[in-house]
Amino acid sequence: SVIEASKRLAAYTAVDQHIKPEHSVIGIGSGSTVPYVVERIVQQGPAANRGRIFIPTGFQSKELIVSSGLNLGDVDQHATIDVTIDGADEVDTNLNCIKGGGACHLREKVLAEAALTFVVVADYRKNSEFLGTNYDPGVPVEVVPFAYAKVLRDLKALGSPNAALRMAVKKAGPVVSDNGNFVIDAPFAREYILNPSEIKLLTGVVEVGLFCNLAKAAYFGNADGSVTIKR
Ligand code: DER
Repeated sequence: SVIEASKRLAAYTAVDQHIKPEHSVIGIGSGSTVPYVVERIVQQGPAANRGRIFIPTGFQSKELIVSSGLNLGDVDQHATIDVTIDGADEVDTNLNCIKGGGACHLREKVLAEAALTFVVVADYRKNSEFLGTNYDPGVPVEVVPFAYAKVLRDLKALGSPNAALRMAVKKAGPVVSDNGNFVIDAPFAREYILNPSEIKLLTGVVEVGLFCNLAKAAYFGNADGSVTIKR
């Protein structure tokens, strides 16, 4: 499909630009775009990847690394990572991202902050001027289950009356993250959305799916086969 082709284009371009022979510790994000990142890294060949280790951002990311035959690394051994490449749900003109559509944003943000270079790859649907323009569900907020009702109340009071617990599709009950927590999706008005600190300070909140001042570059594949790069 056009969207899959644009994901592949973004991923290939970013890998070609940012994964250099000297890079040995690489963070791999989560979602449906990062498989193309791994596909391109594998194409660099066994010699290039023999001395490298790859750090996952969750169960899906770990499975992707292992099934691709790449060396799986442990985040405990690498407080600093050369490059982390990940997807996003929306990216604004200042490279601020909404992330967490896949409920993986806690470990994603850890590896984004651990990386010397953090790069985002996405299809054209994620390329916005402001956050909240095209990604409607709102800001993903990972919460400890014990606190979810209290945090839901707090988020509504903060300006997100439609905040809601993310319910699973193929499982009865809520989505449970790789960390055993729940996720609340909290849509905010545009002018508010870039002030994550108030959300982060709510007792029971584990992590907020707003990645501000983290990405060095964002690559978007376009339907016409071109690539848009935000730096
Ligand atoms: O949860 C996340 O932040 C993931 O990176 C994800 O939302 C990216 O989505 P994708 O499937 O469009 O790559």
